[in-house]
This record gives sequence, C-alpha cells and structure tokens, in this order.
Amino acid sequence: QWNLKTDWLGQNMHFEEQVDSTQTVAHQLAREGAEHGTVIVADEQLKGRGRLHRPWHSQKGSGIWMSIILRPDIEPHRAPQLTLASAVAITKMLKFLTGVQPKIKWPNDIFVGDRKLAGILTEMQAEQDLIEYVIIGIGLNVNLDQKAVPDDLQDVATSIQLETGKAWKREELIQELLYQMESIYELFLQQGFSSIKQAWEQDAYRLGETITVKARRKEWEATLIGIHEDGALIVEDENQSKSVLYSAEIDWKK
Ligand code: BT5
Repeated sequence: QWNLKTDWLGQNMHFEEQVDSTQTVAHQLAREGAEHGTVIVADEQLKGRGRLHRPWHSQKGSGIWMSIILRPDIEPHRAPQLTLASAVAITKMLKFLTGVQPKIKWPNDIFVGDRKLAGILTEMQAEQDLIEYVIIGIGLNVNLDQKAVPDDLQDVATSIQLETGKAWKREELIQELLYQMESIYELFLQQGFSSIKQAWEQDAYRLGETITVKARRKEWEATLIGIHEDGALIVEDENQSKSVLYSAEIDWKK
C-alpha cells in the first residue's frame, strides 16, 4: 500500500483513522519495545500537540500527521539536532515533489512566505546518558483549503494545496518524505550534524536579516547569522556581539 523506497524507516507502519495524538501512540508503542524506524500515521488527531502544549490543528484528511520512533545511539544533548535534520528532509521532499519553496525557521518550523506549512515536535526518553528512544512528530498541511483553516490560523497557516492550487496524494508525499528522512538520518549518524548544516542553511529563513530573539528571559533584535556545527542558533546584536543559543524563540515583524 505504501510502496516505500526505504530500507528500514516505515517498514513497520501503523495507520490509524483517528487518534488523540500520534505522539501518544508512539510513546506507548516505544515503551512496549517498538523497533527503530516504526512510523505512526493518522488521518485525524483530536488532540494534536505542538511544543509547550500548544495545540496542533489536525483535521481529518487534510495533512500528514505522523510520528517516527528512532533509537539513535547518540548522547541525549544531540537529540535536538534530529529536529533540524528532519526539517531538511521535509524541505527536500517539498522541493523535489511539489515545487513549493519552503524555508526553515529555527528550530522546528517550515514556512512558505510568512505562513507555517509544517511543524516538528521532537520528544525524547532517556535514562541518565542513554537515549531509550526519540519520537519525531511531523505535522504537514497538505490538502487544507482556506475554508478549512480555523479562524485563529487564517493569517498563520498554509498548505501544499493552498500553495500549488491542487490536491495532493498523501501516500506519495509520505513515501518521499520517509526516503529523505532515512538518508539524512544515516548521514547524521555516520558523519555528524555538521554534514547537514550546509543544507539547513541553504533553506533557512531570514538568514542575514534582522529578527527578534527571545532567550535567557530577554528579548532583543539581532541579525540571524546561521547555525553552529552542533545545530545551535547563532545571532549577532547591534554591537557585533554574537550569541550561540540552544533554546530560543525567534520571530520577525510582519
Ligand atoms: C509545532 O509546534 O510546530 C510542532 C507540531 C507537531 C505536530 C505533529 S502532528 C503529528 C505529531 N502528533 C502530535 O500530536 N504532534 C505532532 P509549535 O512550534 O509549538 O507550534 C504550534 C503553533 O502552530 C500553534 O500554537 C499554532 O499557532 C500553530 N498551528 C497549529 N496548528 C497548525 C497547523 N495545522 N498549521 C499551521 N500552524 C498551526
């Protein structure tokens, strides 16, 4: 049914009509021992979630709502790099298949113009210095038309259909997405995050432009310089002083 091009990613695939959240299902399966590369896809989520318990709108049939269980043999502090690697896989798939020109907003958003097309939620279970599993949640709006966009997201969200003017088969997108994810994951494990840095920066949003940074309980204007070898965000303030940030929110004036 899925016609996957991967060696291992998604070879164990669970499809659900309706779930609260594919993340919750994935945590459950991972705790029960689900293998590395297990994928959960749902047609509809009733309680899709983003970071910090923000809701993720996941209407029936309108997008790819997916969670991937990984068991990487890396130090836990490197898990956020998997978010950036996944963003690169999503942009590659979009450029290759749909012609949409996506931009990555550090750390976990995919934008087209000023609207959000996709978001990534990475969750990890670790004991001391050992990762038990990582779950990569991907929410990608596919066939969401303007009428179906909820009021509070009217100026915020977009979909592949809205950008290209036609409906897309989700199976085809998932097939390519998993293929790109698998290749990038293998590169990441073999050669480290720095091997993906260039691809990330190539599609980064607002590189060299002024953005607002919220971090360390402060908020300031800075120039977006890029990312460090380990995926941290690099910004420069007006006094040419650089900051390397592992946790931050960035935004820009619309
Ligand atoms: C994210 O959070 O962007 C991560 C979203 C991950 C969703 C996937 S779907 C499969 C898996 N199962 C889950 O339950 N979750 C994952 P964050 O950066 O916190 O952004 C959340 C914000 O995005 C919300 O506060 C809204 O403003 C906006 N938003 C909500 N739904 C959206 C949608 N469908 N399209 C665009 N923006 C949306």
